[in-house]
Amino acid sequence: MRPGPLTAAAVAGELDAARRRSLAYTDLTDDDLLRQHSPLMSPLVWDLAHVGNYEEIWLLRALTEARELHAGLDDIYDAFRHKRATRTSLPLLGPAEARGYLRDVRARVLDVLAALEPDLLLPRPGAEAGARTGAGAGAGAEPVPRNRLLADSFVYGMVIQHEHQHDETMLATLQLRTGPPVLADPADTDGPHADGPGGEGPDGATAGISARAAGDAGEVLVPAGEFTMGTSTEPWAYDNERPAHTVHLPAFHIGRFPVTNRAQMEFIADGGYDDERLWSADGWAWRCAEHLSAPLFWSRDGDVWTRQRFGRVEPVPPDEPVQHVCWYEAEAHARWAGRRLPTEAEWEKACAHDPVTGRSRRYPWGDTDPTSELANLGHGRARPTPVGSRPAGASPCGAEQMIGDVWEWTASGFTPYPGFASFPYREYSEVFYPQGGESARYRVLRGGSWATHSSAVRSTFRNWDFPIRRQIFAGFRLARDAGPS
Ligand code: AVJ
Ligand code: FE
Repeated sequence: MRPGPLTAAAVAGELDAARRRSLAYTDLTDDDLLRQHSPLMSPLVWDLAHVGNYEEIWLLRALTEARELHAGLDDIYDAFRHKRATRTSLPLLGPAEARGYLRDVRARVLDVLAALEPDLLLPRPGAEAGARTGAGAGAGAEPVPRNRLLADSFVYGMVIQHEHQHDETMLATLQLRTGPPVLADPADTDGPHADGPGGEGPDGATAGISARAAGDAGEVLVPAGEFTMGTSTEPWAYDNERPAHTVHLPAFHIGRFPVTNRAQMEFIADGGYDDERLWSADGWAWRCAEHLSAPLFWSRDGDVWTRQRFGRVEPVPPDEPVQHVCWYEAEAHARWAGRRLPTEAEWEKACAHDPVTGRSRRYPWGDTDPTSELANLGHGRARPTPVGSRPAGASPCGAEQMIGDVWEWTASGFTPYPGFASFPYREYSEVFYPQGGESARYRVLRGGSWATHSSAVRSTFRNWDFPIRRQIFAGFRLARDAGPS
């Protein structure tokens, strides 16, 4: 799907695709939906009703005169008000009630769409009136102008992305779940997930890059100079990606690929987890407290490393990008390799900057929509693909698999760009920035994973999490200064 003004039919189609995905991931027993599989995650039934509540808030109440459907839901499903670990103790809608609520909201949204006069969802005359609503919009929150919400179909893009983001969160919950598998492995079936662009990409057995090529030889140079970071024109960019601003960077090298499982096994074999000198003070304290010795979900079976993936145990594939490492592990690995993590600006420049035009691209390969040849996104398969399997998706500097496969930890904290303004609500980004002089609590991740829908990733997209988190589908890429030329 191309971000930007959509027809009502296209909005309905994309909403339906996201919903089919959410329903597929929650096609489980009531116990599986109500259970807290991990204190890190919500019960799945919370995510399910939360996406419906978000849709009610933004596509019904913000755009029309509709009143809330059920009193109390805004509070229960406000992610900012209730931490994940506490959500099972809320008076949640049960699984059947949640599905009914989603159907009710969706039916009303489709009625609103059907009633629209023009084919394109452009701002309409008379729609300037504000909507005093919004996720977490407390008393006193500024009304959000409807024309701004509707411009380029932004609010529809936001709700579509939001549901897909929660679908990825649900997958992380399902990966943490113990017991016999409940999720069909898309790579074991005939086709890709219905909503993904993926499917059988040019990967698997045909991965063309040897382990060695992915090591030292596998880095590319990004010459010194300015580039445009962030965006002021990307139609569905979140507020934290805005505004576009010029950044000058000295020359640097960055990995052509994300770091592989093979490299992580070498790090382990070389005693990387036991060498305090490789770790930051905070990282070492965390490593000791948690006895970190390998990525999450890895086990040792004699001489071979295995991993648990959605309830199945399999040998760790050496050529896949490593995932389920925290920022501290990534940092220690980089130090071991004589490298460092790229800053967020370096990552984005390597991903998007076209030195010929001087412009930044929506995706590494250009502005065309992702396909399975270009990127492993959208749960076309339930794992990253080997490095070297997406050469067509290379960026101008030659970096590959920047988009898809694994989220990539960067060295940077999550902070606002110069000129940042919250839109359309503070709780998407602003409340996660450092407050009142504190230092950043979250680290930025870039590029999306195999589980990320194409609508919810682009060169400018910013994700963030605590440096200790490992349940997300995150790996990393190495970088180093290029020195004076
Ligand atoms: C961007 C992944 C950190 O899950 O907290 C979902 C995305 N924001 N609903 C999160 C999000 C609101 C967000 N992350
Ligand atoms: Fe949310």
